[in-house]
Amino acid sequence: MSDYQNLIFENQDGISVITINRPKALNALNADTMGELDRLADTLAKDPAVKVVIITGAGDKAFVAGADISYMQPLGAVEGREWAKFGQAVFNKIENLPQPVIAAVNGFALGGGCELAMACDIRIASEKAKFGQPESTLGIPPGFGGTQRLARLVGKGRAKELLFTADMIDAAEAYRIGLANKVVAPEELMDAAKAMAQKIMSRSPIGVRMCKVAINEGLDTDLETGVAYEAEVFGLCFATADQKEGMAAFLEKRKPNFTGK
Ligand code: CO8
Repeated sequence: MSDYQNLIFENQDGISVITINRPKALNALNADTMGELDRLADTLAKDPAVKVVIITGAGDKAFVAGADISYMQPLGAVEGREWAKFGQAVFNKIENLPQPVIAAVNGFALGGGCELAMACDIRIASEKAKFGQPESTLGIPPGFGGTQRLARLVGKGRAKELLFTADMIDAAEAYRIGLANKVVAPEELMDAAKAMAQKIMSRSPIGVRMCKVAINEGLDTDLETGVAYEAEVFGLCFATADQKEGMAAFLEKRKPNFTGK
């Protein structure tokens, strides 16, 4: 039996697909589900067989319709703060997984669901996806990183508009403002996510990893610090077999055979 009650976890050919599986509550994130995500992120981080992670939601209606409102409603101030801190730690862990993480957004990505999608490196949306941060309708701001990640992804003005109005936007609008990387037909969503995963897996694992590290570590500093950091990870790659192989393959006009070493 699976260790996870609210997640389905499949690992095939280097691609791990995590499905948030509480379809009756539109995959809302309660404490158990967040605990399972936390545990699974730790496991994935240590698993060299996992090359790319895809996160999606069970059913055809929701990716994740938010943090579980019935769980949160009775919380006091200290518990609310702890809940936000815990959720932020889990999403930070997902954001900083060594593997690239793709959100396959199959339906509603609201509140904590939009925040989970934004903690992923890349968001592919089904035409049926809807994004939004409706927390201001509930008397709270986003608490799992939404105020920060949305503003970084789409800019301050658009983020404030989405947060203040609680408007839900469709996939086309999410794509237009840079929240979704691409939009595909619902039936093509998982294939599109897997095709992107396979393309990423064909690149140098070291190169990809260092791109992620440089962006995640560098972007929240000033430009000078960020580019200095980039030079460090760039230099580090010259001590790897991937760099020697990638450049040799180019010069020898052949396909590279990357080992991720
Ligand atoms: N929490 C708990 N249950 C939910 C949630 C949720 N976020 N979303 C949906 N459900 C449940 C519904 O209660 C309903 O249950 P039941 O069948 O037992 O009545 C079931 O899922 C199906 O939902 P609906 O009947 O409402 O389906 P509709 O198709 O009519 O509507 C919507 C779909 C528009 C997605 C609607 O369900 C909705 O508005 N959901 C809530 C969306 C929302 O407000 N999300 C944000 C939550 S707050 C949040 O995420 C904050 C994150 C940070 C927390 C930090 C805390 C400190």
